[in-house]
Amino acid sequence: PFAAYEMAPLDPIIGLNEEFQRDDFPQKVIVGVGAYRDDAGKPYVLPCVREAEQRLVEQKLDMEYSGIAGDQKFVDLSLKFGYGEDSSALKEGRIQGVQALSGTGGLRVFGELIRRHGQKHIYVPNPTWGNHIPIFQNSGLEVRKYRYYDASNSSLDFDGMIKDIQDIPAGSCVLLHACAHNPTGMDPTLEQWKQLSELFKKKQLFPFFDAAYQGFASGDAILDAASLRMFVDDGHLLGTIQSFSKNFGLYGHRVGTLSVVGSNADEAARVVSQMKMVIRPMYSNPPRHGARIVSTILDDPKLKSDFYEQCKGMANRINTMRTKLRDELEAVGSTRNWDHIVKQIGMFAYSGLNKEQVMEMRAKHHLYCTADGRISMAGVTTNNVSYIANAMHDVSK
Ligand code: PLP
Ligand code: TYF
Repeated sequence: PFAAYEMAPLDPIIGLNEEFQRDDFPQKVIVGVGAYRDDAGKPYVLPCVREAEQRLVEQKLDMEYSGIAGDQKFVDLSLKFGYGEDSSALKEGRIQGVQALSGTGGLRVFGELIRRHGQKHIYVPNPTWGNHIPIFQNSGLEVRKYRYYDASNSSLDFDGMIKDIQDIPAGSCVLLHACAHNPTGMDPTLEQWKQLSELFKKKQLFPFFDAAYQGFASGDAILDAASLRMFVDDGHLLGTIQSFSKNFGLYGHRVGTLSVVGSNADEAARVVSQMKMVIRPMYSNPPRHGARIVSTILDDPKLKSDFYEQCKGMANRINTMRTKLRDELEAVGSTRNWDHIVKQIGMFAYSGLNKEQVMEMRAKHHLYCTADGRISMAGVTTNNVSYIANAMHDVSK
């Protein structure tokens, strides 16, 4: 039955790891997948996560199936983390959700859900996280793009964004990155978010927030939720996917929450019941362990404050590396302006290097970043920063 199967291409982001493995150059460097590394280039498990795990082991919990919607305590704590402890919409029961298979799984369920309930397309920023497009296409939606980034001066194209959003048909679902836009690292300012909120109201658009980096933008997880909280305060009915991969460093545990803000508690409950209809035949129920880790942390004042501090530590290390990388580029004699590396926020530097330059870096310097010139700043360390700067300068002078 398999004779006609062709070998599929490597994934444009995750496939880099395979190519990197095959490269035996001793100084090879990978700054591809967005996964945090410590300054020694090693994966980092947050100490608060280790401590929560220890407590969980001691409790000798059972390993029964979760419900279709997952761990309710985790979902409640996650919604408070995203929407705010004092959110009135949350207190009114208008915000409800399910545990999701991290960001990716939640996006897929959401795509399926809105398609079943009448949406034909979804609007995403151009550019956006590469996987958004196949996720929504596989949900049966047509993916359309709105302008987001001005490559000519490495900044947000806010005017273009407003113009394109103005033309979106009423009722359409529009994806917004809550903070630390992937791949560009450029977010609207709070004033611009306010303008967007007003425009979404006027045009009767349906906002959907992808919150994959809460805590990674400013280093303060509360500040990073400002866009989402503003939209909720402004009375929007919306959807949100929260991922705990990056901020809690729980990548492989697949922890997330998919939620909606409805006009009342009954409406939100009806939407959640429909999410469960999507989930049951898709994967039945989500894994337990990672959700227990997050809820142990968010339910304990000491672990929670440790989390805020450790998350800030990751964001700070990245910011230090942004400055170092820009300074090293200047030190090796680059005459190009690299200020955007310092200005951008979150995990990535959208370097402005084109595909040819990226391929040249790969061939000549064994330096691996994605074809769009996106560099995962989380993989830049004190030891490799000058090597990276040299390679970037060499292909761009
Ligand atoms: N959304 C965005 C914008 C992302 O950058 C990512 C991961 O890089 C995700 C969602 C999904 O990640 P995960 O499935 O690990 O939560
Ligand atoms: O680096 C990125 O943009 C992501 C990272 O299951 C990622 O693609 C890797 C694996 C995964 C989800 C996200």
